[in-house]
Amino acid sequence: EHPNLQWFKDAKFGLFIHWGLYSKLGGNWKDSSYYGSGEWLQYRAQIPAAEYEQVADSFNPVDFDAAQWAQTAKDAGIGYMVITAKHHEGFSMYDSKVSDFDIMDASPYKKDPMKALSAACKAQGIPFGFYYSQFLDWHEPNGGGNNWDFDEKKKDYLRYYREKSVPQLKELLTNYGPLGIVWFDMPGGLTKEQTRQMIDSLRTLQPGCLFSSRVGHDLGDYRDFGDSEVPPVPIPGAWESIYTHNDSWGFIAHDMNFKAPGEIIRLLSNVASKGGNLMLNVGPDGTGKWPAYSVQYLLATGKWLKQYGES
Ligand code: JFZ
Repeated sequence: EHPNLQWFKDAKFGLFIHWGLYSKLGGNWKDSSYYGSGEWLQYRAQIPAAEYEQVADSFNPVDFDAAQWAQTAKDAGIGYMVITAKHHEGFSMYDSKVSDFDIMDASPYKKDPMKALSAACKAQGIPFGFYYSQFLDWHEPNGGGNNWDFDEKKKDYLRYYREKSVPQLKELLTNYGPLGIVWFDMPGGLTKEQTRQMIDSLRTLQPGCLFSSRVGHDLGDYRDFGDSEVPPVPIPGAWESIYTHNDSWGFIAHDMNFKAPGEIIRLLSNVASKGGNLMLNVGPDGTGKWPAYSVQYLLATGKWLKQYGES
């Protein structure tokens, strides 16, 4: 068992944030509208990587306010935060020297929002972590998943891990202070032994950081249940259920199906009663604003927790 699991077991309520180029698209591409999983838009519309790249040209989240995000999280009663540093689209939402397809080099914003957010969470005492898609990368010829631009048979996954995934994970584990979690997702392309080697090389950078179960081959530090799944009976050990506030992880402009505060509280108590954490996702838009209902309902949840919840 990982020696630093106690804070996670005690946290109960986490905040997941999916934020990337897909947030600007909001589920719309050309004349079509898509519902659910906004972060999968490039895949669903089979958008060529070269064309998708151009979305970055006008990605400029000028309304992003790290202090306000952290304050809202704090007021909502959140115990940890995990945000997408790079999702399957392959775009790095932080200043990466490993790739030019990042917010610093490919977008007009010219600042590193992850630097600001990690600092703001630290100031609020909120453990902070990164989601990182370690295998699926639709932008790269050797990354997993994109078979509309690149021939799967010609892919060299190990090269992708060696040249982008692992170096970027090292950047994240080096440049943003102590991380609570690296939230891996959708493993692939590595044997158990290779996964173990990758984990060992990352561990040396931050031995205290927890790795999510989707690092693969049962090598994670705690258990994640499938999306929107709560076990029927109490489960020992450290685990997490993940839900999203409406029906998508990434921002969808036409999704208004937000869970009301009462639903969030029932969900939270259901998960907590079985010994786990609930990590609830919000999807900010391309300007850096959270959906108004997410702010409103999370603050109402926090107010209730303050009044009636056990700390
Ligand atoms: C993955 C991503 O593909 C998705 O975009 C989102 O980030 C989500 C949190 O994680 O999707 C999954 C991965 C695993 C399961 C379900 C959805 N699962 O194990 O049930």
